[in-house]
Amino acid sequence: MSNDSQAHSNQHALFAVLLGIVGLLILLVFITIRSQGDNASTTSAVGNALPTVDTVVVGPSTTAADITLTEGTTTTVTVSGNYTDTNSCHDVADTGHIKVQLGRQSAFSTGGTGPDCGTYDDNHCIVENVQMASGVSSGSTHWSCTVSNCTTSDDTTGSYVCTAPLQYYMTPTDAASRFTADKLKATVIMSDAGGAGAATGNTSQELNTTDALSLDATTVSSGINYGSIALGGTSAEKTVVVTNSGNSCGDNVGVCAGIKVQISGSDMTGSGCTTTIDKGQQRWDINAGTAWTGQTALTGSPVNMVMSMPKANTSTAVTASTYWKLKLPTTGVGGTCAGTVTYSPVRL
Ligand SMILES: [Ca+2]
Ligand SMILES: [Ca+2]
Ligand SMILES: [Ca+2]
Repeated sequence: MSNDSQAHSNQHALFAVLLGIVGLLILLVFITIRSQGDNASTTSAVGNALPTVDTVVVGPSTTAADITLTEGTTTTVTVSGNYTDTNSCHDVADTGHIKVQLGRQSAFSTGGTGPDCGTYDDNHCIVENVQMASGVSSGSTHWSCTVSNCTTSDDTTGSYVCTAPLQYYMTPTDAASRFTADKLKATVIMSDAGGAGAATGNTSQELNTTDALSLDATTVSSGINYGSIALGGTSAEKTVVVTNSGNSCGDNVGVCAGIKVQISGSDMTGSGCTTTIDKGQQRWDINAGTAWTGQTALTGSPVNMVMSMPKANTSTAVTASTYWKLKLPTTGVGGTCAGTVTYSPVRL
């Protein structure tokens, strides 16, 4: 073989190797492109859609209605409705959050039009971002939530029901309140692993005013028991503690007015009472230790005990005391005599 033909043969071999490498490169590029195409397609399929809250209903139950509080204790409020997550309703029900906020409208952000009422305050902002786990709230403090109608993994719609206890002193929004122009506002925001969706609100309901007072437990169970007194004698002082157990909050020059308390009563009499004791023999004062002669005589028509008793703003009750004494006439009375004393809350 000549040197020339040896060179040609080497060139052919090199060319074949190069072709092979080029072919391999093309193949690799081709595979790479195919691979990128597959990845792009997969990413698109699992793109997250944030949950949307379709409806918000406020009431004592899942039926829309104004809220009337129970004096001296808590009352359950329900915020409920439907939601959609186009990936799956389980995005919220199983691992997401339901943020519920409820309070008087003007306490909300952006002059009452925004979604947030701020930090928790049982006067006007019942707020919590509730963690959900398998359709039930997990570890929540204020709101308890459940999700229903969220079935198969590809179900996109669910129903939620959230409840919270409202304190008896929560600020009202009805016509008797200084927040007449407000409504009871609720907003619901749901979030999944991708973040929070938009807020949906409701301002259809009112929080009503409850004018109420309560007396201490001993007085409720036993009355004002003066005990046994000699003719012409004066009883020991008996204390009655009055609590504002409502949420009355009328407008008193731009502040929340409460109630005033009035006292009235009847003569003491009864089947075992030989002579009626005039009601005026019972006297009261708001200061302990006042002499009977300096106290206010009980009358049949109401007399103001305290002119203003604000509603509570915290779990500490707002109270006032009355101190009672009974002086018996010097003659004519025997047996057991009983009457009635009435404490009335009057809206300011
Ligand atoms: Ca989602
Ligand atoms: Ca469903
Ligand atoms: Ca109103």
